[in-house]
Amino acid sequence: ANTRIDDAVPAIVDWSGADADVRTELLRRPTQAVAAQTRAAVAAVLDDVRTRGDAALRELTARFDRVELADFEVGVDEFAAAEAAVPDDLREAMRNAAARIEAFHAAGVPKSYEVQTADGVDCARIVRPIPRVGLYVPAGTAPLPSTALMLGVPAKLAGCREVVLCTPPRPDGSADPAVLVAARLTGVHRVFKLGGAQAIAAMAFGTASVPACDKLFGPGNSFVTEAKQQVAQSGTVAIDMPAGPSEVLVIADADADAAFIAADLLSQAEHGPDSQVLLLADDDALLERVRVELSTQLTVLPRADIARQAMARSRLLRVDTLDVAFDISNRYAPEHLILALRSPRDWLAKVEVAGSVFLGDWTPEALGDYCSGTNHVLPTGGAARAWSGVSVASFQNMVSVQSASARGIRAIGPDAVTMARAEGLDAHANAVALRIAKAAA
Ligand code: HSO
Ligand code: ZN
Repeated sequence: ANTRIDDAVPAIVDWSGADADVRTELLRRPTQAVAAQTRAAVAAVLDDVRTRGDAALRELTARFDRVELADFEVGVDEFAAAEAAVPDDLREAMRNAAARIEAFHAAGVPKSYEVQTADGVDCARIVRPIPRVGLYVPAGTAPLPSTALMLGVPAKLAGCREVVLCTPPRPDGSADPAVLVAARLTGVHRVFKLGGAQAIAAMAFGTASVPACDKLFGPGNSFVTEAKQQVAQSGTVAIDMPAGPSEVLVIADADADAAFIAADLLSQAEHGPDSQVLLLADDDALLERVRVELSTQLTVLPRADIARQAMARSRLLRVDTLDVAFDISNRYAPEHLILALRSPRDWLAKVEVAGSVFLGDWTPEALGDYCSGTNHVLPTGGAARAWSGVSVASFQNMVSVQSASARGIRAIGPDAVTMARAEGLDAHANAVALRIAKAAA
């Protein structure tokens, strides 16, 4: 019998038959233009928090989160209640995940190094934690305790002096208990029940209760993302990366498992109506099987409504060869790239840009989302072209140090004098020449 295909499941498009304009359209992300209205609303919130501090936070929280909070900070009692409320299996899973995330990230901690660049001249790069960092953990339609682990673990490994976390309050004024347990697991120092642009403003500017942070991290809705963008432009605080709706691109061959692929596509689609999922395959039968699987699996998904909206703007592309699929992927620069191929590791060399890569049939994106050990805070919207996912380095500053002896300035000083004169900067030349003269004496 013919399975009826869900209307939200896109048709298969043949890439080789598409002209340049159609190809551009096929790879276009769902519109990410921030409405002027959003931009203005965010600017107003930032301004309000900057000028009125906690009083503004209280009003904005009442307005947007519908709860009156006397104190935003999560205290001992609420942490204890959260520990009691979180089921043992979840606590255990989060503890295991945190250990693997820590093992992976610890291996990649940037190291200090020193090089003698000339006789008597030593240059070093030393690594210092960014003193105060602010983590944002969204709640929205699905609270994401996994994000608290993904941000908290590298912050701890970097040794940041103060790690602050903001997460939106629930209508009863409490924070999501699993987020609190995850935050505690990673050693986050202070947690505040603040959401949206007002949370970003609080961490960027500081208020009487929330400390000002040097760098802000984490995903969020369009208001949070816009707020991060605006505070970064104001120049006082850095942000991890330009974040946007989540994406996955799957490259599959004829022998891939259609049910696995459909499940992977839907796991990204259920994040939000603006999520984008793409499947590139060199086999028609596989593509058809995936369409059937998508329809079947959609019928039982609790978040099918969200997934359907995302699926409707997604792509199923038939390519002539897998090489073409990799060209497309490198052009798209996906946040997540799944290689549902027979010898996936052999194809890895073809990957030029991607946030995180998943090799073979047994590596769903969901493993990386939660517990393989890699980070799930990744560049979206094509930013993977020049940005990387969150790592310990994201929480560190690199400071360079140089030291010359009298012998050293005699060795390299003349180069500086020559270059300073050429640039017409005589004070520079003098600072070096004075020392050369004295060192020679
Ligand atoms: N796929 C999301 C991360 C996530 N998934 C959190 C589940 N929980 C963006 O990379
Ligand atoms: Zn996910």
